[in-house]
Amino acid sequence: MKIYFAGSIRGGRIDAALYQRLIAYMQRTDTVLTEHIGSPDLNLMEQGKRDVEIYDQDTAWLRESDILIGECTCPSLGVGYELAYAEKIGKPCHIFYDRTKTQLSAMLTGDPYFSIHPYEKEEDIYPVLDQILGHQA
Ligand code: 6K6
Repeated sequence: MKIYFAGSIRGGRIDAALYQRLIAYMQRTDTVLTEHIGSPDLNLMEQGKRDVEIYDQDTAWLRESDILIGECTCPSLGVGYELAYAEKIGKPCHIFYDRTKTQLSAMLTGDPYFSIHPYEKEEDIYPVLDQILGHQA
C-alpha cells in the first residue's frame, strides 16, 4: 500500500519524533511516500525547495497514494488542506490525535468522511494502524 503520511511542518515540530516512529513502523510493511515528514532537521528539509515545488510534489503524491494517514495533534494548515484535497479525490483518510493534548477541529470531527482515531498513549496507535493496513497481529 502507498501511504501519504501527513504531519505538521510549519505548524510546529513538537511531534516530529512521533511522526518518525510512525513512519518507520509503517515502512516495515508498506511504502510511505512522505518519509521526510519525520525528519528531525527542518532546516535541511527546507533547503533548496520552492513552495510551488513542494505543493506540486505533495499533490502528485496524494493522487498516487492509496490512503492518507494523518497525525493531527499539532494543528497544521497544510495537513488540513491535504485532508480536504484527499477527500475531494476520494482517498480514504485516517486521522490520529492525542485526546489528552488537543481538541480536534470541528471541520474534521464533523465530517463523516474521515475515520478519526483519538488515542491517549502512543502504543494505542500501532494496533489500529495494523488494522487499517490489513496487518492483523
Ligand atoms: C523539503 C524537503 C523535505 O521537506 C521540504 C520542505 N517542506 C515541505 N516538504 C514537503 N511537504 C511539505 C513541506 N511543507 C509542508 N508540507 C506538507 O504539508 C506535508 O505533506 C505536511 O503533511 C503538511 C504540513 O503543512 P504545514 O502547514 O504544517 O507546513
